Amino acid sequence: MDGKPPLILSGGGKGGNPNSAVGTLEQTFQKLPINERNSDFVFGKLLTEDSVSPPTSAPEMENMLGLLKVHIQRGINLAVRDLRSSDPYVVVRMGHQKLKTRVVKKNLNPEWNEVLTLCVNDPNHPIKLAVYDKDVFSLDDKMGDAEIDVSPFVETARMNLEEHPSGTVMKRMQPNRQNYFSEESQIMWENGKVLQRMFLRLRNVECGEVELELEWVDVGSIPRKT
Ligand SMILES: [Ca+2]
Repeated sequence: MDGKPPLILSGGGKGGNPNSAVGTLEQTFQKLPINERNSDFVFGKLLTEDSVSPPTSAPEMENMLGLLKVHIQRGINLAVRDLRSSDPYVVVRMGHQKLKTRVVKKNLNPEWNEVLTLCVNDPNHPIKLAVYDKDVFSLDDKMGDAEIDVSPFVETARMNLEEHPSGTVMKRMQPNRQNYFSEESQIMWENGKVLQRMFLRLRNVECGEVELELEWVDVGSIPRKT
C-alpha cells in the first residue's frame, strides 16, 4: 500500500473533493440536490460492512479488476406493501459491499435513475439485489429480490473490443429458470463502453420487475491522485 497513490472515488464532477474517503462519500451524496445525484461521478451510499477504512485499505480495492456501475433505472409494477402503494428503494450487494438507492415515496413504478458503483475483484461474486418498502414505525418490508451473474459481462468487458463497430451485440442471454431476466439481455459494445441492459423479474414476491444497466469501468481508466 505504501507509496501507491490512493484512488479518487468521488473526483471529477461537481462536489468532487480529492480528499474524500469512503466514509465521507455518503455525506457528500446527501448534500447534493436530487438532480445532481445521477452524475457519473457520484456514488450511492458506499457502505462496506467493515465501514470507515479508507478506500485503499478496503479489501474490495485489492486486486480490483475494475468498477461496475449499476444504473438502477426503474421499478415496474412493484408489490403493494402499505395501504395502496409502497415506498420502494433498492439495495445492491456484492461480496462485502452494500449500496442503496433513495426511497421513492408512494410509487409502484418508481424511477430511481441512480448509479451505484461496485468494485469487482472476483467476477464469480453475483450482484444480489433486493427491493424494500420504507416504513417509519416498523421494519421495512421485502418487495422481492434478484441475482445477477456478472461473469459473462466481466469476461466480455475484459476482451479487446476496440476493433468492433459501436452498437455491436457481443452476447445475447435468454431468460431461463436459473437467471432472473424477464426478456433477452444483451451485452453491447457502444461508444467505447461495455453495457448490459436488463429487466429482472423479482422473486419471493407476487409481482415486480427492475430495469437496470451495467457499465464497465476499466481499472486503468480510474483517475488516480497525483
Ligand atoms: Ca411504507
